[in-house]
Amino acid sequence: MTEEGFQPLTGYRRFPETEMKKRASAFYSQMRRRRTVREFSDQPVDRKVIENCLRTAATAPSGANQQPWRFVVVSDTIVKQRIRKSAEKVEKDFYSKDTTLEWRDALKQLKTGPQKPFLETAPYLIAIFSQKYSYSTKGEKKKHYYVAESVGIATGMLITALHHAGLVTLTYTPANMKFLNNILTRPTNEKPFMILVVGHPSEPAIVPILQKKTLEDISVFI
Ligand code: IYR
Repeated sequence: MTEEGFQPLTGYRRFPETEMKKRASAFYSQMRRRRTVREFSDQPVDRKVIENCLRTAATAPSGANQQPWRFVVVSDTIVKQRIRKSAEKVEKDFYSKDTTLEWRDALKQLKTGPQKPFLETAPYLIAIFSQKYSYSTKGEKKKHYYVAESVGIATGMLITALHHAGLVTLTYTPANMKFLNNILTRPTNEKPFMILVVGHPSEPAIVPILQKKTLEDISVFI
């Protein structure tokens, strides 16, 4: 007898050890090709691809399965223009006065600046919002748990899905993102988490030479 509200685990697939090793290594080979890109082409991308990648993101685990995320997919030219304008306004302050020397130093290698043309060029801007709370159908306020962790995991899975589909992304976090609620008319329980810029890279596109930490640097086996 299965307990009420439960069902047998049917989606799980166990692989023989050799196959498991092959899969883990092959997936790493695919994922290590991923680069954050800041130079986008204006080539369109079929909406169905984005939809399926969002479905993948929505399979993410979340605190109490509350799924405290909202993805606003922007392809409208005018809306993209408005987002660029607002973002460049906050970035201008960030780069001219708000940044600490330490932060400036950390960013040096990326050679970023206040101009954000990709916000208009890329076919999609996915504005990701986190919901600290929601309202039940009765209108009662319901607190959400582990919101940052949950939305972070879903965003990581979205980035992975988009990369797997052959698209590039930029995890873009303007210094202040409040303008996204106004432009995208989102309610106050939704807080901007980041803008994921999605599309094809421009040709050619350049990326900074960066090193990833080694396994030894990032892990400890006890
Ligand atoms: N939001 C600014 C600054 C910036 C901050 C971090 I941390 C980065 O990894 C990259 C940029 C910008 O996007 O230019």
